Amino acid sequence: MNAPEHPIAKTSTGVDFGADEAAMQQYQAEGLQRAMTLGNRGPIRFIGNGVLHPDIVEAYWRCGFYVFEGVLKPDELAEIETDIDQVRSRFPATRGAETDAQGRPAIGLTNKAPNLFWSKPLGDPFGGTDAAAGRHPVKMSVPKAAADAPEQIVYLLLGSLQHSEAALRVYGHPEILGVAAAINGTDFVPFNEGLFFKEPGLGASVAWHRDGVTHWDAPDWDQGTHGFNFMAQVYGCTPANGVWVLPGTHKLNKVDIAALCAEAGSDRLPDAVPMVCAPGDVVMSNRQVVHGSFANTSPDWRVTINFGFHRRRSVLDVESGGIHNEVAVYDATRIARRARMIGYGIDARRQRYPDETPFAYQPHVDSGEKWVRDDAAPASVHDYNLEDLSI
Ligand SMILES: O=C(O)CCC(=O)C(=O)O
Repeated sequence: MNAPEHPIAKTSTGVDFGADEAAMQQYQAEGLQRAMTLGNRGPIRFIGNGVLHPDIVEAYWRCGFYVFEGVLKPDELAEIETDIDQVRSRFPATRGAETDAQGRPAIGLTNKAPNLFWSKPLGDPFGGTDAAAGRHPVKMSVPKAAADAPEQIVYLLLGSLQHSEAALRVYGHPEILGVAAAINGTDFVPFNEGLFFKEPGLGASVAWHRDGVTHWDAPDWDQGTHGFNFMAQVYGCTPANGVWVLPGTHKLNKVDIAALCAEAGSDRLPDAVPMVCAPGDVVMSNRQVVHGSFANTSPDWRVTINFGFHRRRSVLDVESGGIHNEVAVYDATRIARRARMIGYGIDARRQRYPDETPFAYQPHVDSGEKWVRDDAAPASVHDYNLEDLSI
């Protein structure tokens, strides 16, 4: 296993954790060491017939996350970077503005579905609040931002597949979808998609939390009930700007995050480890694992292309959690409609990478549905995330 070189970033952004800076540096160094002993990283490997290598399956279920190395190659990464820059250039010039910095209509302006999420620079918009079903019980450390920092920054864009063709092509990646089928079954279904922006010296924290809000009392609840997110790293990620995980907590039905922080005396949970990635690595992260990320005082960018998948049985005829959209019962028709994004992703990828063997999504093979990413497709997916499958 080759651990990538990721030196702990020195703070050259002019901002840091103040009195806690030394403790944070030490925490990051120790977390990095722990992360590299887990044995949960390497390339995607199948052993034939869509069966994921058993070592990967074992490590994923043991730790609650797995780092797939080198999935996105340099030519694709270059296209993604250009595309992401385009997306960012279309953010409203300031929060609430209808135009971007160049005077064009801002991204998200015509969307009804959740799209842009804003925060104070280095802030923690959810920690210690009742928002999102109160699943982020503890406020993270909020370093003091630079005097010239903007009032508000965008840290998340939801419904991202309608805004980024490059993200849509990643969504249709045959090996990534092969992993989804291996873990969640060949009839796996979408959850939601987003782009996380962790800008150097500005990026907000995401307070410690677990993602699922339904099923915790279900008799058949298990370590995979709430599915997982893929987190594709455009620029890589370090202990300073990456997501941290408390390995193994996806197996626990109850975890008291507030008590863990109280015991630690801070938001630096002693047994947590950072996801550490090179550009092009893709993490598979169980949604039940305790995870979060710190404010990014480091000089390094993180952009995560985030997209999740569920087992079909976790959502079929289930009443949703109501976090990402209206509470609803997810019937087969709705699931099929939402899964058209998988079809569009596969077709967008087929058109751009004709030499690759496209992924065959079993429900579309069975139903005979064909989703073609043609000129009419973008309009038909406007606000598609009103139908995210959120549990
Ligand atoms: O990217 C991050 O900082 C947080 C991601 C996260 O919490 C999630 O995907 O559930």
